[in-house]
Amino acid sequence: MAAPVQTVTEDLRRWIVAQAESGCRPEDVIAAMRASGWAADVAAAALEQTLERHLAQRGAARPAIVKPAAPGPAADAATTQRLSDGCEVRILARLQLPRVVVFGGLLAEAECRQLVELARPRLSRSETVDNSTGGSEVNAARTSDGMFFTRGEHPLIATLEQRIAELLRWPVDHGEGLQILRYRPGAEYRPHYDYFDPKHPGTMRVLERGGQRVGTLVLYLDTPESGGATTFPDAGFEVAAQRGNAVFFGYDRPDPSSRTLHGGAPVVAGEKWVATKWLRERVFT
Ligand code: PD2
Ligand code: ZN
Repeated sequence: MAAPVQTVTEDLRRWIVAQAESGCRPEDVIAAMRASGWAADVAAAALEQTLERHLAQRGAARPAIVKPAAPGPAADAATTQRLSDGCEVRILARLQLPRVVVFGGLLAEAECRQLVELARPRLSRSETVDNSTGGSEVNAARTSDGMFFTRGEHPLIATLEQRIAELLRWPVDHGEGLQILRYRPGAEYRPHYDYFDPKHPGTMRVLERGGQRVGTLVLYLDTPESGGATTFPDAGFEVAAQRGNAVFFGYDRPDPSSRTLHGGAPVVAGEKWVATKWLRERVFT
């Protein structure tokens, strides 16, 4: 007599995926299916098909990032881009030298507020990397308060990191943890370069964790009443700090010829909050 046909139901597929995701070995999944009456060949085929389908669906939901030579949107990127998490980002302005792109609508208002509230209790007077030692110190050129999130430390942080990676076509693991800064009236960040100066002795140690910085994204989390623009003095260009918007600039060499000298102009009234994402050449550890 022919063996009855065994149908692989959606419930069974869900169970197979759950077993695999909890670390169960394939042979143990098949053994469990055989113990509940499944023929060995049907169990093996169901396992293979289910996991292949699951991996393909997961891959489709999160587009693989093909890393270009430098971070940033493609030169021919559409003015409005819908990212895979549904965020609709607009390109508001572009410069060629320095390589700058201004984005509108990269963060929703609720996301900005939540980031500020997550950061607020952890703020302290900002430090900058001391190029001669590789350590950090309080710096008069930067009068904001700040803190760092570690990569992926909160679901919102993970969502934003994924969004930034897709927009700038640069893998999440090449990014430093998000830095949050608060500027009160009078606070500023005097013009500087974000790359590590190759001439300074401390730079070698800093580069061990992922190589040079190759790009910066400053995201505006709150709009000051007056002042606080991000300035590019060599280009005579400035970007108004507007909640939800962001400015990206890329530097393919750690040299002033990148024209990426930039600063945060003093806040005149109200508070300015930003998140900064620095991108490295390689995996940042
Ligand atoms: O807050 C800014 O506008 C700003 C300006 C310059 C931030 C940074 N640099 C930075 O975080 O590197
Ligand atoms: Zn900077």
